[in-house]
Amino acid sequence: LKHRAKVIWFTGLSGSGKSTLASALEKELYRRGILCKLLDGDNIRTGINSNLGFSDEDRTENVRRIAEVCKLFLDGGLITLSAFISPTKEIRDLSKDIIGREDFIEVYVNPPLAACEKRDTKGLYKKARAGEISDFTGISAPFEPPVNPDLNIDTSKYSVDECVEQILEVIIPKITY
Ligand code: GGZ
Repeated sequence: LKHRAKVIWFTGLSGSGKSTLASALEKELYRRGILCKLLDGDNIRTGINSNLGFSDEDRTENVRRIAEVCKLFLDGGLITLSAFISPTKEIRDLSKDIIGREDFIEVYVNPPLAACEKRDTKGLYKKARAGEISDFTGISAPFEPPVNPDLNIDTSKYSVDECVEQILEVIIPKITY
């Protein structure tokens, strides 16, 4: 089986499960002998994008650089997993244009906001509600749902393994030939 490089672009709220799913998917792809690279806040916002915050302008620049990095990996033949909120249609359109629509697989990680807020692993929602963090996505900054994602996943209804199965079903035909 040969593999075709693609970008798998996860979008969704903070705490929706993007990084968790992307990293479980990365593991499963490795297990199948498929080389891939995961980009998320842990390796991007701490590094090349450490000078950026959460204003509209900074988010756009954050996502623009991420898309350019994805494009480089794509050109190098790697399946690239990207896990960032990427909150607006404009931001996602920009990254689609940079990467190329035919190589862009959009996965909308879409549990109810209440589920993300209930998890609140980092206590950020609590702070946002208390007004201690401004421009917080879903609370005081917009999230525009993708119109036609390749896949819509409600992580509040399925286990991580089940979600990975759903993603594989959609991507395997697109990444193999
Ligand atoms: C949203 C914020 C904010 C604000 C800090 N709004 O749950 P997390 O912690 O790990 O994921 C969130 C992450 C979002 O960064 P992204 O690079 O994915 O965002 S974007 O695509 O919009 O540029 C959250 C944390 O950073 N965080 N402040 N105000 N999320």
